[in-house]
Order: sequence, then C-alpha cells, then structure tokens
Amino acid sequence: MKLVVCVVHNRDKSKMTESLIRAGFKFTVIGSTGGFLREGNTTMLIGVSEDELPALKEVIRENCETRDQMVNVMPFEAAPPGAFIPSPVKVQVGGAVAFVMNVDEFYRV
Ligand code: 2BA
Repeated sequence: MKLVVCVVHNRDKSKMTESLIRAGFKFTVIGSTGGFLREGNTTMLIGVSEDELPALKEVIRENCETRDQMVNVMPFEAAPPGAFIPSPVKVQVGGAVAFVMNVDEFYRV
C-alpha cells in the first residue's frame, strides 16, 4: 500500500475531490498553507494499492492546473517607511506536488 500526500491549489480542490470520489478513491482533505507564498492550499492524503497508483496520478494530472502567481519578495508590512520595495516576481505553482510513501501497515477497527 502507498500513501500519496498531494498538495493542490485551493482552486483545484473541488474538481479534485469530485474526481477522486467518482474514481472510487478514499482520502482525507487537510487545509494547509504554502511555506513560500504563505497562502492557503489543500493537502490530500490518499491511501491506495500499488495497482491504483497510475490511475490516481492520472486523476491528479487531469485536475490540477499549473498557474503563474505573482509574489511580493518583501511584503509592504515588512518594509520600513520609504524603503525601496522590489517589484513582485512570478512563480509557477503546481499543477500539484505529490509525495508517494510506502505504508508499513494499514488497519481499521
Ligand atoms: P508554497 O511553499 O507557497 O510555494 C508556491 C510556489 O512558489 C512553488 O510551487 C514554487 O514554484 C515557488 N517556490 C517555493 N519555494 C520557493 C523558493 N524557496 N524560491 C523560489 N520559489 C519558490 P510548487 O513547487 O508547485 O509548490 C506548491 C506548494 O506545494 C507549496 O506552496 C508547498 O505548500 C508545497 N510544496 C512544494 N514542495 C514541497 C516540499 N518539497 N515539501 C513540502 N511541501 C512542498
């Protein structure tokens, strides 16, 4: 068994959720925050058998878009009065970031 920890953009959360349910996957959704952008994103924990992994990767690929996002290198609040504030820079977010881990044991009681 594998545990896939998948970080998706909040805007892809609904269609990812619907597609995972339609495809019969079981999963847990956790609200999370990106360390770099400090914006909300969504982390999904999806337990799958090894055979299901290719189908899951396909669902992730189909539902998570890559986006360009502008980020302020120095937030206005952090800048001292009169300081030079560098222009926002563009970063590419997603489609999704996924970690696939081996599961030693899974049980339900
Ligand atoms: P954030 O940390 O908010 O990162 C958003 C995007 O900013 C990243 O997109 C990446 O393009 C850029 N970025 C992140 N750290 C950077 C840095 N030190 N310098 C320049 N650009 C940087 P993604 O790579 O698609 O990541 C989307 C979200 O997935 C991340 O949001 C974070 O929540 C999670 N993530 C990505 N890589 C991770 C990792 N190795 N471990 C844990 N979480 C990760």
